[in-house]
Amino acid sequence: MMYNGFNISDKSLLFNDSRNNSVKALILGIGGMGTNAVTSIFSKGISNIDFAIINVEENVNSNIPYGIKKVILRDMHDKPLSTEGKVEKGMTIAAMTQSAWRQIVDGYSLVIIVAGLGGGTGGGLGPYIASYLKKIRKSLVISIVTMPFSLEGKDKMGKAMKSLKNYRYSSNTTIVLENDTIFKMFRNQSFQKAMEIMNSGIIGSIVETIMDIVYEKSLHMNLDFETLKGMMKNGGESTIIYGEGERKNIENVISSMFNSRFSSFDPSNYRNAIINIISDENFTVDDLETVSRYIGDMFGDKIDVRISLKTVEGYREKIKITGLLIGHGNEESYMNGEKASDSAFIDEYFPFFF
Ligand SMILES: Nc1nc2c(ncn2[C@@H]2O[C@H](COP(=O)(O)OP(=O)(O)OP(=O)(O)O)[C@@H](O)[C@H]2O)c(=O)[nH]1
Ligand SMILES: [Mg+2]
Repeated sequence: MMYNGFNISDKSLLFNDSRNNSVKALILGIGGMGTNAVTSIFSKGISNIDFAIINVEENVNSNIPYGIKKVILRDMHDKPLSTEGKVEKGMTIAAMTQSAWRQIVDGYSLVIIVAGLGGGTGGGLGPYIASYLKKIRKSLVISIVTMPFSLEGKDKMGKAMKSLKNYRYSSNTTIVLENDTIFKMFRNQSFQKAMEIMNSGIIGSIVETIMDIVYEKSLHMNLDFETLKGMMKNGGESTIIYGEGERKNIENVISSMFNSRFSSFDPSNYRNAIINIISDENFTVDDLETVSRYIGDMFGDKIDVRISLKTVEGYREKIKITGLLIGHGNEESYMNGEKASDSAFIDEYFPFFF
């Protein structure tokens, strides 16, 4: 079956065991949400990536495990700093404390930033650090951000939009997840459990997918760090779709994946899709063909789809499919069709650099 250049019997579809060890990767949580997410992903365990957090308050970070590098920023008199929830204050703090945070973010070719938008740390310091990494260090910067719950109010949402504009401008791509989807998708779970699923389950799966590509741990076609860089070159918004279930019910898993909206936009409005399948060792070529066919039907031919497969022993007839949808190019994106490269007010803060 030919499908976007993807041929089931293609010889290029061999297990690729050449580890790409030249890519040094960091997952960096900024602010309260970023700290929560990175801490729970760390406890779940992902290999080949370093973990770090940057925050301003010290009280909330008392339980950070030793394996996570942490920087709690303080002022020049060693007093605690606060953003007072303001995006601008966060950017000013980022500019003033460069020498402290640069120590832990320098030297990585790939940095995955995780932050919640709506506050001053993740929303203010975050894009500043992203900008530094992308512009000055030439790292590939993938930001994963959450939009506030609607019930947090219009003010938070306004701040979040401001921060999103800066993130889009400063990152190679920004993966946007709406916290409201926690309520929609995990209605029957406790709030605590739902947040945990979002933090380590969903965000953890995105990080795992990216790392599988970068380290070529999966069976896939023409997909490596350079390809990923190419896909993310033009910035813009990205999102994910996600489904999980029994391998014998692949069709249901795929339809739940297409119903699993973490953003408000139609999956087929993105430029590229990377579909990462994780299943057990009994996953057949037939299964792979079924997945490709359903996914092809759902997307149509507007979108460049790449499929990668990882088989995990003991996954017990289960299948998990994560789709990373990259580069929203439609008028109806969060920024009403503004290009990611359109200037953002973060540039006003850059005279502070060096
Ligand atoms: N999914 C998820 N969202 C969170 C979590 N904690 C906070 N949020 C969201 O992230 C937004 C920003 O909150 P924080 O991360 O605490 O803010 P901050 O970046 O530390 O910024 P300031 O404290 O204002 O300096 C909130 O408005 C929530 O919508 C979390 O653990 N998981
Ligand atoms: Mg905070």
